[in-house]
Order: sequence, then structure tokens, then C-alpha cells
Amino acid sequence: MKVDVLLGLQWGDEGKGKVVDVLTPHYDIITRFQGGPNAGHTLEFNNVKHVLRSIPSGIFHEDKINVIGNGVVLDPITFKEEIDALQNKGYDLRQRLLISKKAHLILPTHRILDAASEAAKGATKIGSTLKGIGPTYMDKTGRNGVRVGDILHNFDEKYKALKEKHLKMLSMYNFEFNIEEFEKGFMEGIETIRSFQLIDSENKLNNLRKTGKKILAEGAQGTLLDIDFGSYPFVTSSNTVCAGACIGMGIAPTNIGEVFGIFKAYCTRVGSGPFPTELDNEVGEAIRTVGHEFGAVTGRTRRCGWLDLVALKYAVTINGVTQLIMTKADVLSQFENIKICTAYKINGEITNEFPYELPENLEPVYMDLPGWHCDLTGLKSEDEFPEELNNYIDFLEEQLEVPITIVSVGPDRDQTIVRE
Ligand code: 2SA
Ligand code: GDP
Ligand code: MG
Repeated sequence: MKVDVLLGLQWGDEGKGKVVDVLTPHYDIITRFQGGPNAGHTLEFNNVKHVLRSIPSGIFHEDKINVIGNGVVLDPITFKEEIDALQNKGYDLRQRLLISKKAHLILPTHRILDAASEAAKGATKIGSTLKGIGPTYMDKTGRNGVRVGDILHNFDEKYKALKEKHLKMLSMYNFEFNIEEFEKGFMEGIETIRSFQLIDSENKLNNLRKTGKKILAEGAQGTLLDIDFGSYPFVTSSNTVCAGACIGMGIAPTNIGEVFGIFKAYCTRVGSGPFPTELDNEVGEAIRTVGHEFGAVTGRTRRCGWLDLVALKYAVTINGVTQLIMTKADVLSQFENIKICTAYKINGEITNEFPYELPENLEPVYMDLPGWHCDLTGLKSEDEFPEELNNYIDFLEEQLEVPITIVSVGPDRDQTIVRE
């Protein structure tokens, strides 16, 4: 049985959590394969909203297994917070959540290093979520990291050695910090992690796959934040693209099946970095207000802009997307006309290729499509789609050469339309 992957095609927050939850009944296992608590995956059902950080979005379905894969970086503090919050809501996850021993741990000093590094960068800061993601992946590739499996062996020794190294590094920054503030919660979180099944997830996943079990891998952040293909250096520190799913779970490329690429009917970005179609005006503000575009973790204002087809085509290619999922078309109902960026003009030259860098003088070339101008949030089937929305979908399918098989028209599970 092949493993399907669902991942973001833009700068994150495309609605991955919501759609993974909707697709979960078709699968046996849901996995996360990269990123960490920088992610905020929101899902809604029965009028309750849940925001997940490190736990896969299949967790609300009782009979499913959820796996935190080896490519994830896990913060014991936020993990315990997440577990406690879900337990308080009546969800006991002990039997349905498994954690890879090879996932790396985010230490309190990783968070402090993240904050110190951002403060030192000043105006050129990445706009990180300050969750310690970059420093943890640096220690992973630098071969200094502490892994979940170490909790079962010589944890204290490894923890102390890495903490000491970090304290030396921090002495080079002029940055005040209080490690005690985090350390108590960290040690409590380690005990929470210890109470779960810690496994060699690559073996478990491949064995399940071989016995016909269906696995869905859930991406975090988005393609344009990928460490290799995103708008470097304004990116996260992991491979968010489809190839990252192979690495982050131990699944061979030949065993990947469907690749669901999810995108908003417009674009958002949170944090620093170039954003060609950004609308730093009342139109962007209107999208933000209606779309509630604020960081699910940090509450930061998300920058908003029109759909960028140049970037989207790039993302479809890099990921080998086989099915597209479009979210938040309902947010555009307010507009008479909707713009789509179909090319970039750079130094007078028109290009359709996503360039090495997105220069400041880049001018988006737009085409206008008529808006649908009606409320989509109550629609139940594609037969009810207004003609203008059908035209918008047809145009994108033609340009991207991939079918849009799911259209989401609101944050709730029920506001999801599968196209035949
Ligand atoms: P980091 O913390 O090192 O990964 O930050 C590096 C860049 O990656 C961006 N990033 C994100 N972008 C969108 N959504 C993310 N998750 C949260 C959400 C964000 C929030 O769901 O809303 O609450 O602010 C996410 N995580 C990382 C980040 O903004 C930097 O540009
Ligand atoms: P993720 O990180 O990709 O899971 O996305 P986030 O949860 O960070 O942000 C997506 C936001 O949009 C959340 O608040 C969702 O509840 C909401 N959402 C998802 N799909 C739709 C949709 O089709 N329409 C509207 N209006 N909101 C949606
Ligand atoms: Mg998010």
C-alpha cells in the first residue's frame, strides 16, 4: 500500500489541519514528518475549535493511529501542554499516539538561542515563531542533537552536554535569559513523552503499509518555506516538500501514492521575507478580517495578497502534486473582481519561472476574473457553485494541469466539498 501525502503549496496555513481531519476516515494512520510546534493546525467540528502543534490532525478519530515521525522536532514543554489540553477536553491519546525515537528534542536553550539569534539580526530577522526550530535542526545536522530515544538511555548526560554547549554559545550574544523558567516544565514534559510508546517508526510504518494499512502524511508550514526551495533565508529549517515526507518517515519515494497539494484561493505569509502579491492596503486588510488571518500559534498578523500562480506552479512541480485542494474561496466572496498573478515582471522582463530570488522591484502581472459575490459557506455540493467560482476553478486547473478535487468553503469539517 502506498503512502499519501498532504502538504501546503504556499507559505503555510492553507488549512492542512482541517482537511487532514476530513480525510482521516479514509486512512488507518496519520503521521507528521517535519517541523514542530511552530505549526498551528486548526480544525473545527461540533462548534469547537482545536489547534494542534506537534500532534497529527487525525487524533480526534478514535480508531486511528497517529505517529510523530523521525523528521519532527519535539518540544517536551509544548507537547505536554497539548496533551494536557486534549485530556482536559476528554481525549485520552495514550493508545493512539506513537512517537519516533529518532525525532529530535527541542531544549529550553534551543528556544533561547532562537530568540537571541533573532534579536541579533534586528531588522533582517527571519520572523521565526521563536520555538527553537532553527537551532534544533542545526544541532541535528551538526550531529549534536538529543533524540527522543535518548530519554530511555543516557538522557541526563546528553542533555547536560548540549546545554553546556548552548550556554557557551549564548555568552557570545548580549541577550538576557532565564533558563529555570523553562527547565522545570521541560523535565515534566520529558516524563510525559516517556509515558507514550516510543518506537522505531520507520519499521512500524513500513510494516503497517505492507499489510495494507493506509497512511496519510501531514505536512507542516508550506513549500515556499522549504529550507531548499523556499524564499531562503526567510524559510523554516526543514524540508516541507514531498521529498521531506520520505526522509521524515523512512518511506521510500517509490512508496508514495497521492500527493495532495493544498492552497488558499489567495495567499498569506507570516514572518519576514518577500511576498510578490502582498496587498499592504485596504484590500489586504479586508481579506485578513474576513479570513481571520492571524497566526494560530503566535497570534501574529498574517500578511495577505492575491493568488500567485507562478509560485503555485513551482510548488506543484517540486512536490509532484496529483490532486489539488483549494480552501477559503468563501473569503473572496466580498470582491467584485478577483486578481490572479500569472507572471512576474523583473527589470522589464516578463517571466513565468519562480526565480532564484524575489527582488524588491518585482512587479506581479495580474489578470482579473469576475468574483462570485455570494456566500459560499452553506454550500453542500459542487452543483451549487456559482458560475464565477466554476470559472475560477477551471482556469486554475487548466493552468496547473492538476484537478482540484476538494474545495473548502469554511473552517468546519462539514464545510468541505468533494468534486466528482
Ligand atoms: P520557524 O519558527 O523557525 O519555523 O520560522 C521560520 C519561518 O517559518 C514561518 N513559519 C510559519 N508560517 C506560517 N504558519 C506557521 N505556523 C503558525 C500558524 C505561525 C504563527 O499556524 O499560524 O502562529 O505565527 C509557521 N511556522 C513557521 C515563520 O513565520 C518564519 O517566517
Ligand atoms: P494549517 O496550518 O495549514 O493547518 O492552517 P491554520 O490552521 O494555521 O490556518 C487556517 C485557518 O483557516 C484556520 O483558522 C482554519 O480554521 C481556517 N480555515 C480552513 N479552511 C477554511 C475555509 O475553507 N474557509 C475559511 N473561512 N476558513 C478556513
Ligand atoms: Mg498553521
